[in-house]
Amino acid sequence: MKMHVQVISIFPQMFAALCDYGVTGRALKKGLWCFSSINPRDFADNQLGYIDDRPFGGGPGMVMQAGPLLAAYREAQKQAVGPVRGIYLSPQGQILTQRKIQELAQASSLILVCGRYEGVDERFIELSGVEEISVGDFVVSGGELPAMLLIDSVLRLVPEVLGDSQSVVQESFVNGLLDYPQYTRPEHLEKQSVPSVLLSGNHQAIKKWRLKMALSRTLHRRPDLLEGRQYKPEESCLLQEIDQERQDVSI
Ligand code: 9WO
Repeated sequence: MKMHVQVISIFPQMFAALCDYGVTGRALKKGLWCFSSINPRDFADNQLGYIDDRPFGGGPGMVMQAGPLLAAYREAQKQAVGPVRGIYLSPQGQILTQRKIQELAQASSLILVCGRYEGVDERFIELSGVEEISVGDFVVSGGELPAMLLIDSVLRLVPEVLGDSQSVVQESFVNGLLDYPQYTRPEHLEKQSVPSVLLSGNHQAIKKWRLKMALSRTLHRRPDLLEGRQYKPEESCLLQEIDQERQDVSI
C-alpha cells in the first residue's frame, strides 16, 4: 500500500528538498507515496503562534511546549491510515540502521515529529508514545534534516520508487558490506586507469573482484561491520588473499 508520510514541523517548506527533487520527488508526482505537514504553531495557545517557553530549572534557550505538539500529533494520528509509526528525531534516540529502515518500510503511515530550539518538553514524548530515533551521533539545528534523511532511506525500499529495483538488492548494507569501487568512461584519466578486470568481459572474474574489494574496504574502513559475520567459503578465501597482499589501492 502507498506510504503516507506526515511531518510535524514549524518549517514545512524545508521538505521541498525531498518532495521536489530526485527519485523521491518523481515518486511523489507518480503517486507512489503522499506527503502532508502539520504546523504545531496552528495549535498554539496564543494568537501570536508562540509554542516555546523557558526551561523549568533555568538554563540557556527555549523548550518546545508539549501541548501544541501533542495536539498536532493527535491530528496526524486521525489522518493516518493502516499501521502507523510515530517517530521523534533526536540525538537521544536509538541509532537508525538499514535494519530499522527495513522495519519502518513495512508501515503504511509514518508520523515524524521535528523538534526545534533546545528540545521538546519530555512529556510530549511520553504522552504521544513516539519512538525516539537518532540518525547519528551529532547535533543539528532541528529535526527536519534528520527526518528527510529517514524518509528518503525508507522510500527507496518501496518497490518502484527507485525505478530499477535491482539496484536496491545490490547496494551497500543489504549484503552487510560497503560498496565496491565503481568506474565509468573514460578508461584513462590523469594516469589512472580503470582496473583491467572490469574491461575483461569475464563476468565471474568481475564478480569475484567486486566481492574482494567490498570485503577489503569493509575490513579496512569499517571493521565493526564484520563483527559476528558468518563468512561464506568464497569470502574466507578472498579475505586470506587480502591478508596476504596487505595492500588496498583504494584506501
Ligand atoms: C540545543 C541546545 C542548546 C543548549 C543546551 C542544550 C541544547 N540541546 C540542543 C538540542 O539538542 N537541540 C535539538 C535540536 C532539539 C531537538 C531537535 N534538534 C535536533 C535534532 N538536533 N539534532 C537532532 C538530531 C536528530 C536525529 N539525529 C541526529 C540529530
